[in-house]
Amino acid sequence: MTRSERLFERAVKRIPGGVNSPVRAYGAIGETPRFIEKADGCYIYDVDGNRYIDYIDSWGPMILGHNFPAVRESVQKACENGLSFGCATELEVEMAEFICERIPHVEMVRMVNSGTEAVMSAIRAARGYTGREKIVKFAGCYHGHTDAMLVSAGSGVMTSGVPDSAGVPEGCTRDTMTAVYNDLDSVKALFESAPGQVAAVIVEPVAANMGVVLPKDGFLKGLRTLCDENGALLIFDEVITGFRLAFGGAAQYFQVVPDMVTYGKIIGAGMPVGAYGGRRDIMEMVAPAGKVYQAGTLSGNPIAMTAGLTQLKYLWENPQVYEELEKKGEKLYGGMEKIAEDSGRALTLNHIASLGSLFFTEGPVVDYASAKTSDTAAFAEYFKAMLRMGIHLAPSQFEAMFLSDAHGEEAIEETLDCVRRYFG
Ligand code: HOZ
Repeated sequence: MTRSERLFERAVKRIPGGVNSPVRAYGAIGETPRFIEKADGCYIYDVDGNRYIDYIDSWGPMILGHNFPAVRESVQKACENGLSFGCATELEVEMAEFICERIPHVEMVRMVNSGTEAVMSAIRAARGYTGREKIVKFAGCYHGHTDAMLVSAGSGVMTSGVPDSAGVPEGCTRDTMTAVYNDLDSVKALFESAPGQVAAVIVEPVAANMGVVLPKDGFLKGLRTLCDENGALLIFDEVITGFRLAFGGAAQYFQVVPDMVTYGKIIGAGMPVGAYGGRRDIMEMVAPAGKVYQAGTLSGNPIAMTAGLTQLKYLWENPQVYEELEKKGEKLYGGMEKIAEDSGRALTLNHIASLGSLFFTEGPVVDYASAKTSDTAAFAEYFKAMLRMGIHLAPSQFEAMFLSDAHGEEAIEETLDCVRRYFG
């Protein structure tokens, strides 16, 4: 028995399913999760001493690689002043100014502790601002585990085959309307079915929780237009894409301006941080400036702000990171695409910049329905083989691969060799 297996035996007795977030379970794969001891750069090490090239990257935050020295050192230093005050700090002001002065569509921002919290709060602000109650989301898009968003959600909900979570009262999702990703007509139809009632459309501008699914040309711009025509707000959930596709996220990458945006992951550099922001007139609705209540003991926590700000500053001062990530993405995902084509198997590779997904289906994968045509048993076999070869992928067909700046030529070549061996 390995140490991971022994730890899992203990874990299931005291933690539901043995994990603190369902996406960490290996249930869909039929294996025991690897328990991690440490990580550095693009490598992650389990408690049995195995080294893997990591493509989970903590589900996105580690864009500069694990254990990035500047972030680690800044956190160590910040700890000397105390861990939390629950009071206003200069760091929070610096963080807010840093973001708002660089991302034009974020005029004001509120720090929270996770992407889930960011979405929950953004939706409340949108409802408070518009005085409307309905929210349009897209099937397969995951916006965290807040009640109203657990409808046709992707990510762990999709992998565990739970269509909609138990414990969510019907009343909480009554005003959630579900459209088809990449299908503007489906959004139009929802607006028509509830005239003057839609507060906001929320979308992952690049869907990355049903596997990676790219917006078709004109989809995001079309959403902007539909929202404008119907007096609704457009919320980009940039928890994954923010500071990843570009410093200004998908909004900058696709040149579409949302009214509100949610962040998580990279903004905390590995600490539990989320944020929501956007137009000043909307954000001024938030308490204590306005009447939309939202709060948090640890929001703007000094250690978390230090980590996040250090990473954001590095990204801003080193814009070549984004060019490098584009090149690395082209090399890795382009290479995988070629291997997939040569294999003659039914495979589809969706990718953009540092994000990618290999689907076990003929494709194209453009929405929730087509993502679900993927052969998850075939993915499980592939996942297990890759793990044995030292490649650490998310244990689900419906999660993204994340490249970081620390994935060098050697690691990418080694990964491609493994993919080649598997399909060759
Ligand atoms: N967005 C992440 C996975 N798709 C969340 C990670 C988690 O749920 O633990």
